[in-house]
Amino acid sequence: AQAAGVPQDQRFPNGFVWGCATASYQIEGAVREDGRGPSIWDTFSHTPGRVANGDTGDVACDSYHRYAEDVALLKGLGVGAYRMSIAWSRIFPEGRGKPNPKGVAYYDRVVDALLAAGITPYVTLFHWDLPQALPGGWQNRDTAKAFADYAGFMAGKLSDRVHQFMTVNELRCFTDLGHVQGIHAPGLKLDPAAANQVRHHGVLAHGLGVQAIRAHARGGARVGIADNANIYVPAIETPEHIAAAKAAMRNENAMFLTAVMEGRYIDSYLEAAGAAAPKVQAGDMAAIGSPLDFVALNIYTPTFVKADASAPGGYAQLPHLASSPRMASPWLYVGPEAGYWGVRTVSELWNPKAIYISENGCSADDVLNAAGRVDDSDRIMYLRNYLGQFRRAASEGYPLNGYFLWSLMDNFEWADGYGKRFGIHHVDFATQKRTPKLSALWYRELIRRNALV
Ligand code: PNW
Repeated sequence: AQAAGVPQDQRFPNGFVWGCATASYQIEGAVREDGRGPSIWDTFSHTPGRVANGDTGDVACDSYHRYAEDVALLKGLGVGAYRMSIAWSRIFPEGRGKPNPKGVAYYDRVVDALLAAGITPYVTLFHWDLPQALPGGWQNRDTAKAFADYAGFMAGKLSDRVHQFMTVNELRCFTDLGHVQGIHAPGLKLDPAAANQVRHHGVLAHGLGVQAIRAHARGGARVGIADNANIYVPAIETPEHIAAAKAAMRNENAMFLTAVMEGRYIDSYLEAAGAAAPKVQAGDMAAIGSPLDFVALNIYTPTFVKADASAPGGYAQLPHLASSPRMASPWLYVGPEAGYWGVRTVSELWNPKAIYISENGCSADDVLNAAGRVDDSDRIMYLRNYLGQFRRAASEGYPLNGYFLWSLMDNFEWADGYGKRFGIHHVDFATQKRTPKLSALWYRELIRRNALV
């Protein structure tokens, strides 16, 4: 229901889904409990020098034991949905083979607690914690098949209660940060051919996963992907720069979202890759292009572009400047327009049935005040501005159906460890005490009104 007296130009559509997001390795801890197998992030975080401060996900937010408290936090916000991920190596400690009933039972408990609280689970099957036991990891084509088997198995287990599945989280991050830049697990710096093969196995895993989920879900699951396609913002909102942003969106995401939405690698990508192009087998591209029920986007940093007739593709990407505003992570430039243009360009290029924002949020240099509270006015500013742009997209008729704030609470921020805080609940990692930040109260009010605050 729409709160009375809210101006039309601040409202979100009726039925808009409000949620929060987390991921298994970032919150669960309990890495050696109940038969969980090691993941590449256990190995990576325990390798000296890889994660800031030597932090690991061994305990994280201890959500393996405290999930009921987390569900209570969600309930306190009034969200209707929660995006969570499943740790593949809790289900298949070896990545494949014999399932671990205790791992399945944990997610049964979480899902049941969410449903009892009136919160709809949106489940991501792979948010980077790849089972260490899979030989060659994403360099091995068999990993895509193993993922599909696991995804189908989980769909069979959960689809009586879970109706929304996302295959993988952020193709570009788990392939490139882990295998090209080497700053995420498994910490490799592969040559272009090997990197393209890893990317191919990533999109193939998604595609085979979609097919497996559909084959095993009872009672009609909706299936999508949570991707962080690079988002291009026209520097000036005129037809030529808008066309440039669309061209950049399609070309620069060619090996990821474009392949998923079009079921092929576009010519400009194959030409640029040359001899380093991925080796593709018969049937791969059809699987990769499996029709989706929705596309979910993780939207943070913008890239501004302008039209440039002399450049390949007719566009030029504009570099971030020393004075470009950022939040507390060095890569996290502030560009709320990415919210609008991400939704619009994806809609115009590929016409998906529905779009969700599977992540948006920011790190901030949170300070506990004397009363033990965090008054994170900068995070509120960030969220208000991005949400204004998402609202604009929805109000213009683009099929934006929901928004998941990253993150419900401070957690293990990958290579930055616990030093970067993205939560709207503060977590004291010594005591595991969760405290709502001011941004949590703000988000609760926004949800209550279904309108910008
Ligand atoms: C996403 N970058 O990660 C992930 O999906 C989350 O697990 C993560 O906690 C969140 O965003 C905040 O970082 C990203 O370097 C990590 O551009 C790094 C980048 C982008 C997204």
